[in-house]
Amino acid sequence: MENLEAKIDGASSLEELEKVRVEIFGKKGVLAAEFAKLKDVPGPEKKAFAEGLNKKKAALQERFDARKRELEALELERKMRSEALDMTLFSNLGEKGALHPVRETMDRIIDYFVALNFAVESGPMVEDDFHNFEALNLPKHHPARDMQDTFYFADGTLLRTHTSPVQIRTMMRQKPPIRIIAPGAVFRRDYDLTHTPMFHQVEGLVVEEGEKVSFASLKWILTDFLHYMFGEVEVRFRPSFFPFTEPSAEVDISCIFCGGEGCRVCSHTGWLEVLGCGVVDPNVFKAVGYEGVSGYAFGLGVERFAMLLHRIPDLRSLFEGDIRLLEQFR
Ligand code: 2U9
Repeated sequence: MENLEAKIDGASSLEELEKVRVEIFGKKGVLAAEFAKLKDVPGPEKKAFAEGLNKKKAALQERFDARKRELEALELERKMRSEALDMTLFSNLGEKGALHPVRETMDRIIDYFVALNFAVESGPMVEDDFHNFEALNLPKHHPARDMQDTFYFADGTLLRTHTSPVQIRTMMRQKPPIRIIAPGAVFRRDYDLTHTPMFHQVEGLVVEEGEKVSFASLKWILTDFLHYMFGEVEVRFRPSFFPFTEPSAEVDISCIFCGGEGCRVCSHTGWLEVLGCGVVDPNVFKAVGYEGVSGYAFGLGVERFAMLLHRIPDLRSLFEGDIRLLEQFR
């Protein structure tokens, strides 16, 4: 019966403590042996003997439980330490990834407009005739509908041919002022050196009550945007036509490859076309139930920007997933 406390305290692991438990509290343990002596104790002393033994047993049990809690805590601590990860540890294992050039270009475009307080909106890629065409001043049988070869589903819905339906949906949901960009994938039946059936656009729309915005506001923001994207370039606005804007313009920058001298990329014109824009046509506002407002809009193809910024000659290479192309953008 001596040194049982010391044995408990001396156990340095849960396994050792378990051995001690069997030795003390087990069926053939020290305590069982002591209790067995009870039958030989003379009658009058039995009660005191039993009481003493029970007290001793309770004290040992308490000591045992305390040591067990201690060892469990230590074990947990040791386990946590062995499994700990150093998140600050530098690793040069493995290859570094990179954003796809289209994503990176789109992010850069979005950053510019977000800094000028534009909200970023999105919408469905499967659209209906109203949001993709009708509301944008492209009524049925309008010749401009032939300009965009559309993927139609059997039920008459379609893959959006531009992100403009996002602006239509936003206007029908909100009142002016509207100040948004709509980045996203669009779909057209086209496939060659400069066209893929899926590509990305960023379109912008600003609408204000009254006559607050004009072609001048549009001209300022797009010129500033193109300087942000391409640095010190000349910017020129050329009259053009879009069904959803009037007046409309296409925007060119001086060729970033030859500085305007004329080269193969700019077809020896010295200019690269990068944007379309205009003052929103009154028929578009009519379609969404707006009155007494003014607005401007613009649109651009993200792949075209990525190709110019990274000098990528064939648009299709952006979508082939060839690791050798992607590795150049790390
Ligand atoms: C609403 C009203 C007007 C968006 C516009 C263009 C001009 C344009 C092309 C650039 C290259 C498409 O990716 S591309 O092929 N876009 O030239 N987009 S104005 O005008 C809108 C949009 C929505 C409600």
